[in-house]
Amino acid sequence: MKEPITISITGAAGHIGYALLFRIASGSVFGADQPVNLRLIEIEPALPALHGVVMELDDCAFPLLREVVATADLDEGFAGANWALLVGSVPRKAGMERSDLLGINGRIFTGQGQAIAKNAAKNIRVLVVGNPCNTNALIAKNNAAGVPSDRFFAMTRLDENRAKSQLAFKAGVHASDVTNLCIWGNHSSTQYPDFTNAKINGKPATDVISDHDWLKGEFISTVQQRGAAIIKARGASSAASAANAAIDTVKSLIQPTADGDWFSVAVCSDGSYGIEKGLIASMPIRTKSDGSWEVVQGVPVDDFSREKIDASVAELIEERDAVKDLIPS
Ligand code: NAX
Repeated sequence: MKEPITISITGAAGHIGYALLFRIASGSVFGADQPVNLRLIEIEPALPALHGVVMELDDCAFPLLREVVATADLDEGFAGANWALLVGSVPRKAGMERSDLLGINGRIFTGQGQAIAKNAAKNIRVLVVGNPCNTNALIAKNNAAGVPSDRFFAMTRLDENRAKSQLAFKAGVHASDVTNLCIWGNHSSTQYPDFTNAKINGKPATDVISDHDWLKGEFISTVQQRGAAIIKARGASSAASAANAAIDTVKSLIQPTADGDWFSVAVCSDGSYGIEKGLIASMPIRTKSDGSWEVVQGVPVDDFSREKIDASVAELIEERDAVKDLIPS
């Protein structure tokens, strides 16, 4: 049996946490032969609820689950972490703007970045789910002195999965027939789900779907507004689908990507595709057989795509400038 790995999860008593923990503990993320330790981090008032979740984990008697720690102490919570899934933050409620979230949540990620740098394992990888996730990841990265910037990710996989489903519905195929779908930019309503390079059963989506007005209009806006539509319908933000996307992201980052394909996750830009260096922006990524990742180069960006990508990157720059006090120079 392998040595256990340690996964730290913030916001573990929240809705996404509840949909995430049991799948990690069951082995469906890191593998059926990989024991896991869970370090569950919450704010003090949520600790009683978190203890209830821990009781439920106990009651599952998961064969792969080793130690479970529930804490509000960041040093204890990130001790020895190989993965940190930063889910905890205040979710967007109906009518709340992302700018409101920036101020409320940004501060959480300075302390978490510092605690990760101080306590986590050398091979730590950090996936930020809590919104505004790109800018929260930027804050965490810039406060985690000594942790390489290629270890920080922000989640745009839910957007990718949503976009794949929308294209599949339109084309009358299964979502798994859709590949090469990249979400560019920010996880927000400016994100650009790139249909121009998407493929359906290996053919360009633009050949399979002849209604290009739909692709340029309703498709993009449906994906961009899906989170808000779910809040309107459920009265709460996406939870199970978000947890599922976090799992998809981790799996994509630990398993080699299929030849010719890519997946979406926001990473620290190296300047590829004209995206300002240092921003945490979503782009096409593939995982190599040695476990490292790279930005897929040479993906065509036409004028339509360029304009959309630039608009989302401009928003990321605005967000970064709004939190510059939280980013040490
Ligand atoms: P919940 O309100 O159900 O849970 C959030 C949990 O975080 C709560 O239990 C709260 O006590 C905890 N928390 C708050 N501050 C904390 C801190 N400083 N340290 C540790 N824990 C803390 O929200 P939930 O539905 O689980 O959503 C969590 C986050 O995911 C929200 O920011 C939400 O906006 C974001 N989402 C991100 C998505 C993405 O694609 N990147 C999609 C889904 C979701 O909207």
